[in-house]
Formats: sequence, structure tokens, C-alpha cells
Amino acid sequence: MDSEKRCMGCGVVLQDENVLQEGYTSSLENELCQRCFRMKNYGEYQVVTKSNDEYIDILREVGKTKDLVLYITDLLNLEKNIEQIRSIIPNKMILVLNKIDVFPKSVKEEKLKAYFESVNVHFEEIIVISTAKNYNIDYLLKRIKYFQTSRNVYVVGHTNAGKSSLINKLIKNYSDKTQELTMSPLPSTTLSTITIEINDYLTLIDTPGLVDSGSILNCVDSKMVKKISPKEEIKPRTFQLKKNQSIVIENFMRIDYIEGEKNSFTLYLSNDLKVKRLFNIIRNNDLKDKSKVTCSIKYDEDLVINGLGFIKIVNKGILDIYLDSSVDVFTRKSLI
Ligand SMILES: Nc1nc2c(ncn2[C@@H]2O[C@H](COP(=O)(O)OP(=O)(O)OP(=O)(O)O)[C@@H](O)[C@H]2O)c(=O)[nH]1
Ligand SMILES: [Mg+2]
Repeated sequence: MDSEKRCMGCGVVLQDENVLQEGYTSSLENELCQRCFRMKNYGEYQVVTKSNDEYIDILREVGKTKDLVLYITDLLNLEKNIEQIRSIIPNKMILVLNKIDVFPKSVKEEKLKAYFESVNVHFEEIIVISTAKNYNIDYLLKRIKYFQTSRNVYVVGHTNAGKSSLINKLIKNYSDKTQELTMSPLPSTTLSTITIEINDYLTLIDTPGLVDSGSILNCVDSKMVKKISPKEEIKPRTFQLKKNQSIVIENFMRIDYIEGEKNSFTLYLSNDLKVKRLFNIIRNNDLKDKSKVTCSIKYDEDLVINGLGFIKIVNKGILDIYLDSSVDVFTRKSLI
């Protein structure tokens, strides 16, 4: 298998025989598959759907080594179970909270770290970074050196968390290599493990991310994917809602506040998304053809919409949520 040439961007085995199959390139002389070439040069994205079984096997293999593991997670899109990856990989592990740049500056790092410390899953350390803004990357490298048990350090996490982006940053900052892994706002960009020697002491191994079948990114077009992925600091949008009022996000989500006292809803979503309020849910039927879930909110909780962001809700109440049935919504203790 390893004698076959692999794509430098996503790790897939290159082939020049079938345009419709993974890893196609017009010539085996090329370093990139056609999909990576188009993503890199034209920003043209092509979705690949992958089963998680292969990825879980990769994680199990990582778990058989004694090497240090970096678990990268996207702060805006925290997975429901951070125990899942931990339960497969018993290794020394640093939890890396990425994309702090999109959070409002008022959010304190200590508060975020404390949230994870309360989850009761063991990590050697929790480190907040922004790959995009090169924030805390030097400190992360220092701690990698401190905890590493061999040259190899694995980078794991859910798809889109920024694993490949982080490795590219480490290549750029600390090595003379020119290799660049493919990064994209779509799920399943990296398709296979890719090994990159940063220097004589550090080799990073990128892995494909675990796919959330419940992410909203799986059911909108690539234009909307770009809109949903925030590129700058989020300006939280607060709405004071009374019973029988509603919030509508673009043309994909409606939240009716059907029971409870006057309440405050603060949206942490990309600034590019259009949000409007409806003052009378009975007279307006926008998006009511979507599938409906009724959700009960306790005091000081977040409503998390997988792949989109979250809504901090202050008081308890009951909501009717209209959304594509494949998208996962859940509540958690308020993050901020
Ligand atoms: N705002 C912001 N965006 C980031 C940051 N790091 C990565 N991204 C964006 O997140 C998206 C996913 O990045 P990737 O590096 O492809 O993520 P990945 O974890 O390798 O994803 P898979 O290969 O699909 O598992 C891209 O659109 C990146 O530009 C960050 O620190 N801040
Ligand atoms: Mg990747």
C-alpha cells in the first residue's frame, strides 16, 4: 500500500484511471489529486461522503501506540461527547480548543478551560489557540515538546476542527518544508493519514476527522457552507423574546418560543447569516414545512445546532424548532 503514491494534500492513493473515483489525477507525476488541486487553486469544493468505521479503525491504531495525541476541537462547534475519542485513545493527550478568534474578545479563556475541566475527562493539558491568527502556537509547541514520548505526535478530532490548518501552521512556523495540506470549510477534506516531518525531533501525523452525520453542513450547498463558517469575530446578537415570538435564521431554521416568561436569546453564529424575529408565530407560517422538534430549556443553557453555532438562553422555557430532520440539536450547560 505504502509503495503507492499518495496525494500530498489529503493523503488519498493517486490513480489516473477513473475520473469518478477518489484520488484521480490526470498524471501520476502530479503531487495532488484533482479534488485537492481544484480546492487549492479555484476554491471549488467537492463533497466526499465517508463512513466513520474507517476513521474509528485509524483512531484505534493510534490508541495502540504510546505516542502523544493532540485532540483538536472547534470551540464554536463542540461535539456533544468529547469522551468518544478519549474512550478509543488512552494515550497522553492535549485538548486543543481551536478558533478562539471567532469568539467575542469578552469571553475569557479561563472560563472555557474551566468548562472542559468540569467535564471529567482526563487531558494532560487544555490549550486555547487560533490557527488562523497564529495565537498560542508557540506555547502549544512548547507543551508538545514537554509531553511527547517519541518523535511521532498524532493530530485527531472531528472533521472541520482545523487539524490540517494547525499542521500547516506548524510547518510554516517551524520547518523549511513547503508541503501544504488541503484545508476546506467542508467536512471530510483529509481522506487518509498523512505523515509530515517538521524537524528531527517532531513528526506530525494528520488524520481524517470523525464525521458528524447530524451537522448542518451536510445538508446545505457549498455557498451556504462558506456563509455558515465564521471568518471574523462573532458579534453576538441578542433578542428579548416573549411567548409566541420567534427567531428565523436564513431559510433553514425557525425557533418558536412557545412557553415561558420573557427571555433572552443570544446567538453565536456567523455574522453573515441573516436572522429575523417574528412577532406573532400564529400568523406567520414561514419554514413550518420543516420537521419539528420540541425542546425544553433549563435555566442558563445553550441550544447547540450542530455545525452552525449555539444560542445562549437565560431562562427556562419550551421551544418548537423547525429544521431539516437530519440536523442534530441539543442543549448543554451554558459555555460562556
Ligand atoms: N476562524 C478560524 N477558522 C479556522 C481556524 N483553523 C481552521 N479554520 C477553518 O476551519 C475549516 C476546516 O479546516 P481544516 O484544516 O480543513 O479542518 P480539518 O480538521 O483538517 O478537517 P478534515 O480534514 O475534514 O477532518 C477551514 O475552513 C479553515 O479555514 C481558526 O483558528 N480560526
Ligand atoms: Mg484535514
